[in-house]
Amino acid sequence: MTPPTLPTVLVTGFEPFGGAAVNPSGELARRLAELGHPDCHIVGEVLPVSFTQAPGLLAAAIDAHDPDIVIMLGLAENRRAITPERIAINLADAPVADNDGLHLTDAPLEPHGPAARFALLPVTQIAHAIANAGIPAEVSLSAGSYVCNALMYAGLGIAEQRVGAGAGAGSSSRGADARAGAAGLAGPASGAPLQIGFIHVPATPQLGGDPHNTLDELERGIRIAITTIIDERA
Ligand code: PCA
Repeated sequence: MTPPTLPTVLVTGFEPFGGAAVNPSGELARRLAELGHPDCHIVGEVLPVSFTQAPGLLAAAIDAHDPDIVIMLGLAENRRAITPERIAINLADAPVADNDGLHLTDAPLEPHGPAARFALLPVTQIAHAIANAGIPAEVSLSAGSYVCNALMYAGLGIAEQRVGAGAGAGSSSRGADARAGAAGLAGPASGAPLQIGFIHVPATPQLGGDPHNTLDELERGIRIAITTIIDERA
C-alpha cells in the first residue's frame, strides 16, 4: 500500500479526437496510473475532448482524489517535443468542433475571468530535466485556444479558488479573481495549494509522428516531469 506521506498526483489525458484512433495523452494517463511511480501515488483520468464536459470532470476528479499535484496532458500533433505550457488564455477559438460537435470561435471561456492564467508548475525545470535525459522538450508559451487550453485555464482557476478558500480574510487578489472566474467548477476544497499545469505531448508514430516519439519515450518524459515537480517541492 502507498505510504501516506507520498504526494498524490492526478494525471489527466484526453480521448481521441479529430478522427484519430488514439490519443497518446489518454494512454499515458492510463499507463502511468497502472504502472505507478516510486515517488508518488498516481491517479489517472481520461477526459472527453469537450469544452463543456472536461472542466467539470477535472473538478470532480480533484474533489474525489484531493491531489497535491495535477498534470494535465494533451496531444499537440504538429509539435516535435514534450512541451510544458506556460500560459492558458481566456479564449476558445478553434478551427474545428470538439467531440460534442461544439464549434467555438472568438469566445471567452469565462466572461469575467482574467485574460490569462500562468502554470503553477516549474515549467522551465521540467523542460530542462526531460531534455537532459535526451528526450526533446521545451517550454511552450501558450496552450493554444482549443480544449486543452480550456482545461488548463479551468484547472488553474480551481487552484486559485482553493487558495482563496484556504486564505480566509487575507485572501489574495488572485483568489478573488478565481472566485469570479471559476465559479461553479469546483467545490470547496481543503485550501491546500495545488500544483497544476499542462503538458502537451507530440504525436506518436501511429499518428504520423516522429519515430522516436514512442509512447514509451513519452512515458519516460512524463515520469521525469513528475520527479522534477516533486523534487522542486522538497
Ligand atoms: N489535444 C487538443 C484537445 C485534446 C488533445 O489531446 C488540444 O491541444 O487542444
